[in-house]
Amino acid sequence: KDIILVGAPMDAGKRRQGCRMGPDAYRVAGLDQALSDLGHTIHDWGDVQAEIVDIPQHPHLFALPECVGWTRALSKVAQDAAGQGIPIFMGGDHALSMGTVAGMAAHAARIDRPLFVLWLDAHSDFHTPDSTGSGNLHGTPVAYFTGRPGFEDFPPLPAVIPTDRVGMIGLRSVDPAERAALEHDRAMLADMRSIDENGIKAPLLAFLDRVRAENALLHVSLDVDFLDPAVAPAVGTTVPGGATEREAHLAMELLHESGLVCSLDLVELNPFLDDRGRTAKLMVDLAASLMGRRIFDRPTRSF
Ligand code: DIR
Ligand code: MN
Ligand code: MN
Ligand code: MN
Repeated sequence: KDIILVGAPMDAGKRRQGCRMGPDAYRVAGLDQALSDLGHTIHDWGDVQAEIVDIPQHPHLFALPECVGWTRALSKVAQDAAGQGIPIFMGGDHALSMGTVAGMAAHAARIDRPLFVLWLDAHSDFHTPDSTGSGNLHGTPVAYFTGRPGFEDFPPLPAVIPTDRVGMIGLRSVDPAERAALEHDRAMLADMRSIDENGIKAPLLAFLDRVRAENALLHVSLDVDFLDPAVAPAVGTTVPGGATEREAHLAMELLHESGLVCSLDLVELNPFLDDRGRTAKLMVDLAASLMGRRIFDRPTRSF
């Protein structure tokens, strides 16, 4: 397959800085080599720059004009890249998904397929600009691309993603306003309790069945804080009790086997907080599992 690496050194989605170093951390950790070892052809398009947007700063929202500029730029790049291969967006903070999902939604609409989104994150990122307590827009991308109100400064969505095409796995930090909104919605929600009780395979396969049944494309958005901080410390918003390394690899291998994934975000890596590159390396290994790395083929007779 052709894989297009797109650097999105966005740091505007929250106050704590460092995610702008993410794209280079993935390059240093060998993302390109890991994927080409699997037989893919890799095209590194370098780093995207935000557009300059002439609107005033907002009293409560952090870096609103910059976030709008990133959304515009990334939506365009995503549409271009999606026509030529499988884009992997190397973040950058999670606000970048406003642009990448908007662009992938436009691509899907152009080829007349629905787009589903799998959100692997400790957080639901379902705040609107009106409900966010922190003012950090990295907590809002799902609300934006599902068409919730309050995003008038952002580009109009080429295609809204209905919430019943969104699946969230790994949830363990959901603010009250997000929880209230999600209760009225039809997103598939698998919190950590669900993973504790049923494993990660059950909710993921149930979601993938729905994607397949609709002949849809699937965008995967992987936030570093989906993972337990013990294995992935390089993120500004660690939440204890996250997915283990093995749960995450199993999810990636099942996603690969589904054949449904059209694009991937790797977000919230803050290399400034890493421990000798281990989080960057783990994210590279997870991306490799998603793109086909496996120990043995299945089914096997090895046990
Ligand atoms: C948090 C978002 N709920 C907020 N935190 C995130 O600031 O509104 N961290 N997304 O990764
Ligand atoms: Mn997130
Ligand atoms: Mn998160
Ligand atoms: Mn919050």
